[in-house]
Amino acid sequence: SIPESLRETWRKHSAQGFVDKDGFEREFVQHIETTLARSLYNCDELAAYSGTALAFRDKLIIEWNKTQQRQTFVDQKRVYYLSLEFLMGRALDNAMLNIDKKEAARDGLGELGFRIEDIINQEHDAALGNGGLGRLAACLLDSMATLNYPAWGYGLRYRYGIFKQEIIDGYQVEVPDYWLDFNPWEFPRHDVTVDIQFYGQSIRHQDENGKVKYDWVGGEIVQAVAYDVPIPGYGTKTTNNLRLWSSKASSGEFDFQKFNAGEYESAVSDQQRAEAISAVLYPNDNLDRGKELRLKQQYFWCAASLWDIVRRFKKTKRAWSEFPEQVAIQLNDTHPTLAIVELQRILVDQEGLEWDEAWRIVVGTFGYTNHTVLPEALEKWSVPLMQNLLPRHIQIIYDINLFFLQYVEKKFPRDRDLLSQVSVIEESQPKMVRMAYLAIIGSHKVNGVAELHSDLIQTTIFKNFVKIYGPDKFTNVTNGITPRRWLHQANPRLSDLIASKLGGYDFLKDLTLLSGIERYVDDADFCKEWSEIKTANKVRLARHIKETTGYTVPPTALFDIQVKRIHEYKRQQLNIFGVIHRYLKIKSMTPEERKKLVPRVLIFGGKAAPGYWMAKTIIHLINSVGKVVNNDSDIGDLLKVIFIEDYNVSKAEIIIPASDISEHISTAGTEASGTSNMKFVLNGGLIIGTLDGANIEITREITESNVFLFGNLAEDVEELRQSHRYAGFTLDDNLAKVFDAIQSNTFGDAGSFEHLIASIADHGDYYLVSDDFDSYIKTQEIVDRDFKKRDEWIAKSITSVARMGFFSTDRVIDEYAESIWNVEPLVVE
Ligand code: GPU
Repeated sequence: SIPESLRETWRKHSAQGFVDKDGFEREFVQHIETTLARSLYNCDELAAYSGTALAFRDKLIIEWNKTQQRQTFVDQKRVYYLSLEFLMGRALDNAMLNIDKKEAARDGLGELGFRIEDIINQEHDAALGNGGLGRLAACLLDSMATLNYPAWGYGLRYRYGIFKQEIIDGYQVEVPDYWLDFNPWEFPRHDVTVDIQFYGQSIRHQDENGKVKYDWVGGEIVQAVAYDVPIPGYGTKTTNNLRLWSSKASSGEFDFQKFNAGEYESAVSDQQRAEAISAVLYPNDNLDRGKELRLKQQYFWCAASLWDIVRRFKKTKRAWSEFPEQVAIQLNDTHPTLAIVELQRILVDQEGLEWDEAWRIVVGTFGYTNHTVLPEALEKWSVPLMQNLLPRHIQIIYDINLFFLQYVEKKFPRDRDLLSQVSVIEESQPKMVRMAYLAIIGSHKVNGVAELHSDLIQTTIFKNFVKIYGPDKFTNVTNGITPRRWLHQANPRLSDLIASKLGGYDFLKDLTLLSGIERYVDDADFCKEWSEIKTANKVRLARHIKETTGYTVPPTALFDIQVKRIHEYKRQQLNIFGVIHRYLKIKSMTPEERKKLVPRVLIFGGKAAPGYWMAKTIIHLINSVGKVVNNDSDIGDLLKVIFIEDYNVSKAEIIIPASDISEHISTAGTEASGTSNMKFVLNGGLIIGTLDGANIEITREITESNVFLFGNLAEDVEELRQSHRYAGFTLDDNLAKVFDAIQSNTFGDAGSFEHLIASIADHGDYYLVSDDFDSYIKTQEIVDRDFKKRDEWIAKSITSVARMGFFSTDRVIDEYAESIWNVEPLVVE
């Protein structure tokens, strides 16, 4: 660093960033003219976005620097959140809010010839995630910064995020999402690089003192390069860091020797092989596919992150025993479980610690969050695959397992069944490493993400581990959402109305303050404004639907929305069968009967994993039904069915505030938590749902009279499945009629939907669509009835919002900090 005597010059010129409208304009024009080499003659909206983003980026990075210096100086315990997915969405509006300079930018852009909303809309989403798990990681980062926790995220810098979805002739088509053309929010750190090893062999030898050591030799080297993304907190100077790793050929690998020897092509192909590691996000949600490249991604990212974390710790010259007092690492599902093995390897093989001491440090450091009980999503890696790719790690995994099984044997002598049930190694053909078991053994706390889910993991998939370790190792932290993005940014008018009654925006930092609006449920003016805001949000969505699908939908109709990944367990098929039932019913009605109906617009959105045929069939059915219903002049505006393509974070910000009702209708016991349920209620939409995930806790908070619940309970699901198998299976009458309509080609060629119907009618109806159908359509009738009582509906909406305080990720982060991480906030002056 620079000697003290010269620092005055530095301080005199230290960057400040703009402070007001004039300053913003100056920075904007400067960036347009120099950084972007443009001028007032060729500054289109995209360039204006770039100029605006660069001006805000300067502000962010100044605060980022201060935060990092402060955190290094104080050196208290830090949190590291390891996630393969960060579904960040757009950053500019959030930066404007958190820097508290949106008005300066609005006025400045106005004077320069632009509308701020148009500029914000130019930004490409950062879509490095699939769905709820990745978006949760983004909300948690927002809250960690807002609450001033010294916390870093670690992830992968995919060149291609989740694919862009197009709907062509009713089918999903995937288009690559190359999003890095212009990304002002990342800072490449070409000085922060580390070589990561793959393949090769583990060689056993003895050192000069006769101690057995292992050397990992040979194989390939790939270089990890850090890219940093600043994460600003709201109403604080704290700006944390998200570090994303990018892969490239290590300088040794893209070899000038090869190059000079004329092997240009093979030199280039090495380069491409290395770059493939961080090239693309795997597009599966709640599914494990066991591909080698995915395992490479996982190790590459864990090893780079651990190197970085350990390096930072070693600079402080503390004793290794202090590591867990300085470092908390949270594993977002099992994807980063190799970090446990890697830390043990670093401590034992590289730092020379004894196994037991190293293992105490490892377990004290890690916490593991489970996000699913679905068997197809529980990660397993084949032993031969790991043996080949990570020869030393597989040895360490076997040793971890050996010591664990010895511990179990001591506690439960001669219980062979128990040993084989809890072994990290599944004795299958080939043998498999059970990653969740490894994550549990290597962590001091394991949590689920909603009460029902945390109970379920303790009584089903992990029950043996509760028996072995006792219940204290397991806990619940119910998910939440950030109110900054999901209330204030997505629904500014609602946020402003609430602020006008609560005397300011403190509720964005303490969401429980929302309870203060409940006393306005009888205030006619307030209710009227509330209702007008909902209508305005519906008009905005109707405009988007018109622009993107060509369909006109009436904003006075009931907007009924289901947006989330397409999955059989989430049961979009139940919804669309319900829509068909409604369509058939309307068709059979007299004009008099039709007059009493509440017009409905069904809005669907969500991506199917490219290899998930049943999910793709569901998308096709929704679009086929839409085509028939929307063009049926006999139906008119009574029913519309819309599929919004390419559902993502920025679309969610338009869609969610426009709902009258939204659907959270998973088979009970399958949706770990769900988080869009929280977003919809916070925006004044009511929900129809099963007693699953966080629906249960939302109901407890806002009370049962404000939720439309239906369907079988989680505790009865297994028995129902059994009864399908052995007692025979009769289809619900109304569902049978829906199937008849499909099978008589009402919605195009019935052959397309044959397997979807067969999975229910002939193959056991695993997701209980038929069992829940009657309860579902009856509850939808209650929704129709209640929607007509406009005043009561608005009162329900207001009351629900007022009671949503619990579901902020601020509360979630405080719970993790207190019960898992043991970290304190650190305020940056
Ligand atoms: N979740 Br596992 C995903 O979005 N993707 C996954 O691969 C796995 C879980 C979701 C859960 O399905 C959802 O219920 C939960 O709210 C979310 O994680 C965050 O915990």
